[in-house]
Amino acid sequence: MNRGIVLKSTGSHYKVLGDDGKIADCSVKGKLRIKELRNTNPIAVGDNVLYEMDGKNESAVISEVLDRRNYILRKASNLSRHSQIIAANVDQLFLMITIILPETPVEFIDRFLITAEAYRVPATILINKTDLYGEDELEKMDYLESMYNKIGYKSLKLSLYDNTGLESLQVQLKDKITLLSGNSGVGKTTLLNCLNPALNLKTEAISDYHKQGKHTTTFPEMHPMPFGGFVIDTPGIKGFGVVDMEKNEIYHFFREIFLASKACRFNNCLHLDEPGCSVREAVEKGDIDFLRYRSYLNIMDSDDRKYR
Ligand SMILES: Nc1nc2c(ncn2[C@@H]2O[C@H](COP(=O)(O)OP(=O)(O)OP(=O)(O)O)[C@@H](O)[C@H]2O)c(=O)[nH]1
Ligand SMILES: [Mg+2]
Ligand SMILES: [Zn+2]
Repeated sequence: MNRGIVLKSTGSHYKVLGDDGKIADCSVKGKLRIKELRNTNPIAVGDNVLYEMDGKNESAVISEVLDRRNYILRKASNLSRHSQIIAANVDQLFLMITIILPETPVEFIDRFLITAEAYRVPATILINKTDLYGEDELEKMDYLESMYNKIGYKSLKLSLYDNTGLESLQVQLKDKITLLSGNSGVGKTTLLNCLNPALNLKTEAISDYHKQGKHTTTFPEMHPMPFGGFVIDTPGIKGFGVVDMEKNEIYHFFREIFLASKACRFNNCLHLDEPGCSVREAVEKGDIDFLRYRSYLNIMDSDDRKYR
C-alpha cells in the first residue's frame, strides 16, 4: 500500500504524488470510504490517499481517502444543489488581484475574503502587474493595501514581468498548501512558472482575455514547489463560495463590521438603516471604509449570496 497526495483530478483519473516521490496515475475501483457524497467529485486536489500499484503496468488504484482537515467548495453549476470540491487540506488562500488589465473590483475581493473568514482559512492579497501601474493605479493600490492591512489582511506586491516580490512570497508559501485564486488574466499561472520554472505551464497573452469564455486553466491543479509546499492554481472562477450564508450572518465575516456591530443598539441589527447602528456611525466617521461597507450592502442586496 502506498500513500500520496492528489495533484490533479480529472473526474475519473487522479495524478498522485507518492510519499516515495514518484507520480502515479490512479483510478478508483469499487466503493470508497468517503463521507461527502453530495459532492460531484469525491476525491479532490490536496486529498491524502492510499493506493495500490496495479501489477506490472504503471497504473494504480485508490482504495481510501484519508480524513480531511478542511475543503473548499464551489457550486457545480448555477442550477445544481451539488457542489464541487476545489481543494482539500488547504492551509491558506491567496487572492491575486490587479488594478488594471484586468481591474479587480473591490466587491470581488470582499466576497473572497468573507468566504475565507467563513472557512476560517487565512487569506492574503497578492497585487500583481505593478510594472504596469502609473500614478493613478499606484494611488489606488496604496489605498486598497492600507484599507485591507488596517483590518488585518496581509498583502504582497508583485511584478512577474520584472520578478519583484518573489522572495517574500516564497517565504509565505514554504511548506504550506496554498490555494491561489483570482480573476482570469491576473497572472496566476505566470506566477507558478516563476516559482517553479520546470513546470512550464501554458499562459495566455493579455489581449486574448477579452475574448469571452477563454480560460487557459480548466482543472484546479496542485503544483509542488522546489522550496517546499504546494500551490493550487484555479481557473478564473467566479462562483467561489461557502456554506450558504444567511442574510443575518454576512456581517460576521466582515471583520471590522462585526467588531463595530457589538455596540449596535439592537442585537438583531443588520446595519442597514436601523437607529443606533454603530456600524453606520463608524462608516460616517471613516473608521470603517465606505468601499467595504458598500460591498456589504451589495452582497446583502444580491440573491447570488448562495453561490457556493
Ligand atoms: N505586465 C505584466 N504582465 C503579466 C504579469 N503577470 C502576468 N502577466 C501576463 O498576464 C497574462 C495572463 O496571465 P496568466 O498567468 O495566464 O493568467 P491566469 O491568472 O492564470 O488566468 P486564467 O488561467 O485564465 O485564470 C499573460 O499574458 C501574462 O504574461 C506582470 O506582472 N506584469
Ligand atoms: Mg491560468
Ligand atoms: Zn448595526
